[in-house]
Amino acid sequence: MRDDAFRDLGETRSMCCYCGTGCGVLVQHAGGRILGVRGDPDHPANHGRLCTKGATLHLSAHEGGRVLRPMIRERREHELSPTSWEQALDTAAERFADIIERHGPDAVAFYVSGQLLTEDYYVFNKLARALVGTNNIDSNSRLCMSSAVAGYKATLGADSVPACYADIDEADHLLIAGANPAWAHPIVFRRIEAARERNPELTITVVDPRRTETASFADQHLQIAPGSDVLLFNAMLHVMLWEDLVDRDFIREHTEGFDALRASLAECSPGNVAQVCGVAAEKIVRAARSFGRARAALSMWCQGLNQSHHGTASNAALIHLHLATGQIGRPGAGPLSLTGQPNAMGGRETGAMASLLPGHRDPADPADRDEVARTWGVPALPDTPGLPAVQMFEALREGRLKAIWIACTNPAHSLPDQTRVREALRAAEFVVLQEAYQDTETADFADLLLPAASWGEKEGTVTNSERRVSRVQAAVSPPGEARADWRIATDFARRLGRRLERDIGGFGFASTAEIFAEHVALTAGRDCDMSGLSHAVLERNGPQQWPFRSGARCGVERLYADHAFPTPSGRARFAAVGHPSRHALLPEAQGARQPLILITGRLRDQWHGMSRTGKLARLWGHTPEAAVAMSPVDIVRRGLHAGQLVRVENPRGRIVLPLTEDDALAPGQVWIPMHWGETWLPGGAANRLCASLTDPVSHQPALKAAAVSVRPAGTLAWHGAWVVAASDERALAERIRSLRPVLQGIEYAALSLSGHTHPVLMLRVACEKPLAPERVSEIDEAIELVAEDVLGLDDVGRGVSKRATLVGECLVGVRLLGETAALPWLRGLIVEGAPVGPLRSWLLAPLAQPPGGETLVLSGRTICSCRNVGESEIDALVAGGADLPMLQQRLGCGTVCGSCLPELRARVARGGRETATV
Ligand SMILES: Nc1nc2c(c(=O)[nH]1)N[C@H]1C(S)=C(S)[C@@H](COP(=O)(O)OP(=O)(O)OC[C@H]3O[C@@H](n4cnc5c(=O)[nH]c(N)nc54)[C@H](O)[C@@H]3O)O[C@H]1N2
Ligand SMILES: Nc1nc2c(c(=O)[nH]1)N[C@H]1C(S)=C(S)[C@@H](COP(=O)(O)OP(=O)(O)OC[C@H]3O[C@@H](n4cnc5c(=O)[nH]c(N)nc54)[C@H](O)[C@@H]3O)O[C@H]1N2
Ligand code: SF4
Ligand SMILES: [Mo]
Repeated sequence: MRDDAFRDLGETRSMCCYCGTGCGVLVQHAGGRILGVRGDPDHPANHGRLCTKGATLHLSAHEGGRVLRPMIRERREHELSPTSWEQALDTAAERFADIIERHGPDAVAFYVSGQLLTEDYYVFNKLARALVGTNNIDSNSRLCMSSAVAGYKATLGADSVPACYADIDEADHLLIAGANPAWAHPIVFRRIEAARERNPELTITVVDPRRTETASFADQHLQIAPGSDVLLFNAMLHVMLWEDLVDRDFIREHTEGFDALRASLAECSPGNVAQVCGVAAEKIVRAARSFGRARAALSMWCQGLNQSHHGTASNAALIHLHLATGQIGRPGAGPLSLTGQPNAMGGRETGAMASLLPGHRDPADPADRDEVARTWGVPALPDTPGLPAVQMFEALREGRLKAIWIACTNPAHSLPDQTRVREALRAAEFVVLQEAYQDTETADFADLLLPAASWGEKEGTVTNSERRVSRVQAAVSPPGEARADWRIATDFARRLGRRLERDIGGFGFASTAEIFAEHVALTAGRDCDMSGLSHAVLERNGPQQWPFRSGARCGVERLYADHAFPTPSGRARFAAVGHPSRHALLPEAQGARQPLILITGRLRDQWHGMSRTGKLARLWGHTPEAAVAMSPVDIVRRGLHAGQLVRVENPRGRIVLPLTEDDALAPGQVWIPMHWGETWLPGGAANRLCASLTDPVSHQPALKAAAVSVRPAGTLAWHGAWVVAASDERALAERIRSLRPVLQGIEYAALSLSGHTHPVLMLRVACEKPLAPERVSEIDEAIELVAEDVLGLDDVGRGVSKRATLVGECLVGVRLLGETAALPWLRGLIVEGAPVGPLRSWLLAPLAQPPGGETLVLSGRTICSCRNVGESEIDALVAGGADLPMLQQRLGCGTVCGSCLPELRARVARGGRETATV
């Protein structure tokens, strides 16, 4: 970057748009372009720190791959083509009005996102409920936090997270269940590391079927059988009762329902549940004692509990431990659910979900509906229950719903049972998608694609896991014709109002500050009261926790200090949610045909469908390729071997992936990260396999466990690969997009990136027979395999065809068909970008190693993505006796964001052996 680009460098205070930790950032920009990002030293959630994803936000802030203009599809078989905003919004209003007039308001639906800002959420909710008159508005938070909402309401009476991050420093016991904050909430994890550093008395128990980095850090890891958490927590409670570790005064004074629960605990002795839970009775006893004897016990959890068909019961059973021991409302004590998305909490506060209304109100309660209707100036709000996400797509598939408006989420990747979801999107009469990026899987189904402003370009507010509201500021203008989400929603609402002759007003907001003011007014007197907040207050005084009542000087750090709970009796409840029968722990039975449990979840450096992180080569280093992981025991038992292609299958679908070995998994389980959608795996991705069974109370789908089989994909005997250097990430987006149609129908096709500053794109395919020459040329063209100098080799008889393309002395691309042994080192050469020298004559040879050129082979996985340090460099030093400070000093790894610290520690502890945590 030339110096003059920094001349008028400005810094704008904003927020990281990834996880619910809610880290403050300072966006550095000049000349209308974002140039850098650093952690906001004044933000109380992160005190200046950022993880791998937050620290690379600026690198993804460019026009490459963005939707720049509204796009319309005239007919389903046509491509999307550009149109004007005027035309796009008129079309949308006309189609929605027509469907509403013909079929009623419940024939349309809005499917929004925990990544919208509070102001966006607010106007969508008002649009659906007040203007259209339907409760069919739901959010991807249904897949994420709805079991936590239901669990809190069932026990504490309201959906308010009682504890806060400061409690991490005050606790002397941490129970982390079904969460891997080392990867999914890294800055929360940095706080846990720091707390343990300061307080050696702090003990940590982790409950997870996999030995994650979080589990490796714990004092005790309960490697639980998937789905058996309720039994485990009940067994812990059983021990606490038996050993008199409960707080009888607290139970008597501040709770109700304990006797009924106690009666049901009889059968949950540690001995009784040990086998089902897969955890030795002594370990359960130890976990119960650690929690029950703690001066202050804090619990954290996330999708391992929430994404289950009994997620509400799992949440309640965990909160019961706090109620039975009085571990709530004191410093260091309480339940602290980790929120997934940056503003899932804002969605809950604005009530933009089928089962909620603004200010944590209830759409089933006539008084609650009346209060909101009065504020919105309409006679009444609809009383027909709205459809939660999974049911919404089912209704679309069955034709009960005709049109859907999707904003800031990618359901053709993230919902379970993708075959049906795609049928639903195809069956819809009209699909609107409001997106920042062009190439998401859902865009294939959009009749109208509306360009949304994204991170760094939009402003409003968000609320993080600890109820802290922060102001998000825009640093630059959106690219092309992209617009802020709230503005798109209000522009549409005004047009729709006119068409429906229901112009109710209320959508004339001139700014997000006005929207926020209306929103906070609706929270007055509620548990989430933030009537004392405004954009101006947040700008002046910084981020604030709610409740923050009108006239208050500050918010409330920790709830329920007075032990008064928002239930009719004022007592917290031991909820009668029961526990699932031993036979119903999982959403579906395993059997001879599908003997394995598929667990899905997150990687350290990727974000969901990867529309942003997937385009940054350096974020691929930690997990370079999509794969399905299995325990070494199962691999041997099944006669498989790491590296081979396997079919992962059940009656819902079949996908093909390479197999990797992972001793962090117990036998009987396989693991596929949720991130790679059909953009990266055009032959089919994990959510083809996940079941859409939902929890009866929270309606959250059981995304964490599906029954599958894994068998060799031996018939896919013909392999091919392309590797090309892309000049930059912008050029990449275009290639990835144009590849999608030409890869249709190939059973195994996988795209991935490598490189640190210069991205290198790789495509691998496997088929039963060699690809037809026309298909090969189409792929060559889409992937842009062109150069000044091309070396070629064709052996038609063996189905072998190879190309190596060079610019000057540097290899910039290869295509290897029918024979791919040299792929790793050729890819290494392209990533290095160095002159090929004497290797030129070997570029097309079937050699697994370059002659005399070992140094050119890539150094394995990247552990530290900030300093680009690979596992082989680290292990070499560790083998020579290096400890963590020495690694940091010699290689620089683990000195910037700290996301790799757990892995560095593990490698030092194991003397450099592969930790296989992927
Ligand atoms: N890097 C990264 N961070 C993210 C995200 C991301 O995409 N990438 N997404 C954000 C979002 S929206 C969310 S919701 C959070 C999710 O954050 P987490 O829930 O922490 O992440 P997951 O990997 O989905 O699941 C956590 C763990 O649940 C375990 N698990 C599976 N089944 C069970 C079970 O039956 N019982 C128990 N006790 N554990 C089980 C899995 O093995 C896994 O290790 O992450 C947020 N942060
Ligand atoms: N198998 C399996 N499936 C899962 C999960 C799992 O653990 N396992 N986890 C589930 C969970 S917890 C979650 S939260 C979901 C997440 O699933 P999704 O919501 O589908 O995930 P994202 O890829 O984050 O989608 C957000 C989209 O918004 C776009 N976008 C970014 N910024 C903006 C903006 O400002 N405005 C607009 N309009 N668009 C923008 C992005 O390009 C992206 O495509 O996945 C769920 N699905
Ligand atoms: S922990 Fe990482 S992803 Fe989450 S908000 Fe902070 S910087 Fe962003
Ligand atoms: Mo989530």
